[in-house]
Amino acid sequence: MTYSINTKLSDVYKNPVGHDVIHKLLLQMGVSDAMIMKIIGKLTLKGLRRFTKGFTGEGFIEAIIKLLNDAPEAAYLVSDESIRAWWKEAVFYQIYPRSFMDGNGDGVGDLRGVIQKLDYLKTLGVDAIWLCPVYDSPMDDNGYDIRDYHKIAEEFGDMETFDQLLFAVHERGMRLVMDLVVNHTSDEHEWFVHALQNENSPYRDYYFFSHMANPNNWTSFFGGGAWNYYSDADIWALHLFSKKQVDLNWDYGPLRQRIYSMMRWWLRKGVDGFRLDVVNYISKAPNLPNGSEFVGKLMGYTGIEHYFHGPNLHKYLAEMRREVFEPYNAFSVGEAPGAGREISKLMTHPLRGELDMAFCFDVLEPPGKERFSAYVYNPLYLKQYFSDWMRNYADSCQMAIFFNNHDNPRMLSKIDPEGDYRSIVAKMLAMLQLTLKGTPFIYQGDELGAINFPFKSIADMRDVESLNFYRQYCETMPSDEAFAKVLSGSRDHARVPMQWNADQNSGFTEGAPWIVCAHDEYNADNEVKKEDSVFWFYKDLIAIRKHGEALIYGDIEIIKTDPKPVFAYYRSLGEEKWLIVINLSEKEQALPPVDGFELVLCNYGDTERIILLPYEAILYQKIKR
Ligand code: ISL
Ligand code: CA
Repeated sequence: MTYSINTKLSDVYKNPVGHDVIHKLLLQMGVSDAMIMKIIGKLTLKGLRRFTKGFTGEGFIEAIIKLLNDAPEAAYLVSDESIRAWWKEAVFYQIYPRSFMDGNGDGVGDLRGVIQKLDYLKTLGVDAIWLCPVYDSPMDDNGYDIRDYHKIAEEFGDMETFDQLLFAVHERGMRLVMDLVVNHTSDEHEWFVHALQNENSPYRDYYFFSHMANPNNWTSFFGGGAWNYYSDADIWALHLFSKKQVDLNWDYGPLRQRIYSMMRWWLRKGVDGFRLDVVNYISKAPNLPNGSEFVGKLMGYTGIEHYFHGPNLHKYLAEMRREVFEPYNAFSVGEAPGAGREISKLMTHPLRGELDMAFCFDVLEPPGKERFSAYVYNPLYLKQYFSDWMRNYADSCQMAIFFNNHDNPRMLSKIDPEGDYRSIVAKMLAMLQLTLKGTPFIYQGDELGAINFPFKSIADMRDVESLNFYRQYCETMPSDEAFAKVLSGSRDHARVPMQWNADQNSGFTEGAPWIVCAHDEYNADNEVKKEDSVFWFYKDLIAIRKHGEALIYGDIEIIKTDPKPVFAYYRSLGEEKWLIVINLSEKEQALPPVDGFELVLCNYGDTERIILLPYEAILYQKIKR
């Protein structure tokens, strides 16, 4: 189908990219698409423009039409869901090495520290580790600015220690997945340095350079414009993230080959796969056209429609699979900010041969909310969100299930900011994460019930994003307000050190920690000892999940429940059947019928009752006759 100004919105919505764009825009506005599409489905794009001219402005509709025409047909492909794969069965654990464990007392977490804690992870039941970047880097963005892909950052250790880590992980029957940033490099990477030094350098084609000042209106995710000027070379370069993270030009074939051979180098070393940073951003629209001001205002970033699903994205992902993953049987999960359910399906459908899994972020904020606004997260949204993905994604693809990572405040604090139900809500999230259909990704500290850190001042924050935003907010508001806004969304909440014990600096370091450290009674020492801890709840759930196959490969059937705040579903495979009942509200709710099932695990202990307590989460198993 060819899309034009005369295409109806209902047809736009049927296109995978059209679906995700409409969904995202409405989500951002705080409304649900199901209802709206009934009303406006017949409207054409021309009509939409007429109605919304006042605020959608220049270029918006044109950009949408371009996206639609570039998009592959929807991935309504049937696939054999029962295909077994280790990464469908595995429980992943994300390590942010800087904040995990310091092995040499310099205050910064490192590889030696990770090695020391592998047995802890094994005890929990972890199968695979996602290790955030440990490559050589000037650490402008804590390692997401890679200077040398073949070297380990000194503060994390060296290649020998890395090899020991890899060996120790494998020795314990676990797997290691490397975080890898290929959308950009550090401005200190030799490719960029060479490119700047010599205008005839072949490396000029590796990046996006321009002799024009600010060749487009794109903005950076970390504040300000997306172009930086290099006076010595009298040239501008594109950076979607910090100034020190310059975007690579994936349309240049030799660059892609360099990246692939570097990836194969790591696979030959024996790593089990990659988590690919912002991988959906690698293909940019030709000639980098201006972004729509409307989208810029709505999303907070101008230009994003020209690279969140670029014209060659699927081509490059498929090429990467052929050239890198397939020959080594390697696992891949792509981080895909801005992608929704359908784009995610295009990237991960088994019959399309691109990635194994993708991280999409619509779960992190409920409709109408954004990371830097102060709000309390209503977990009822989780029912809507997961019901949709379970019905329309998990039937053909493998969903990555997570609530936290190193880029967001803690979900536990968003739902329960006062901490009234700390361990209850932590366990409720664990229940969802380990019983929904998909692969769970636990972020360090989740298993301890980690919460946000009550930062007192900007001087205690370290993240380049927080610091840039603070400076930017201060231009238009008093500094205490600016700080409050940064505090709501700061990534540093998730980056304060792991809580190992009650010692000074919580057992994280014997030196001075690189960032403030909590003294939390919810630490590993306490939690491992206490039978009803969050830790043990995770551990039990992980063990139960592994025991059979139904919680991994089984069908999911969502039960229609009244009252609405109760989320209930069956997971079943053959004779094995589970029933999960979760109260997503702080109010007591009626328990739906559970005849024929027996209680296995509950976040309030294991006594049977007829009402559901606040945030109660229960796992039942079908009684065998
Ligand atoms: O706001 C965003 C997009 O809508 C950001 O959250 C963005 O998606 C996210 O920051 C991308 O994250 C990854 O790439 C960054 C790095 O700082 C993050 O730590 C990493 O997870 C740049 O490499
Ligand atoms: Ca250290």
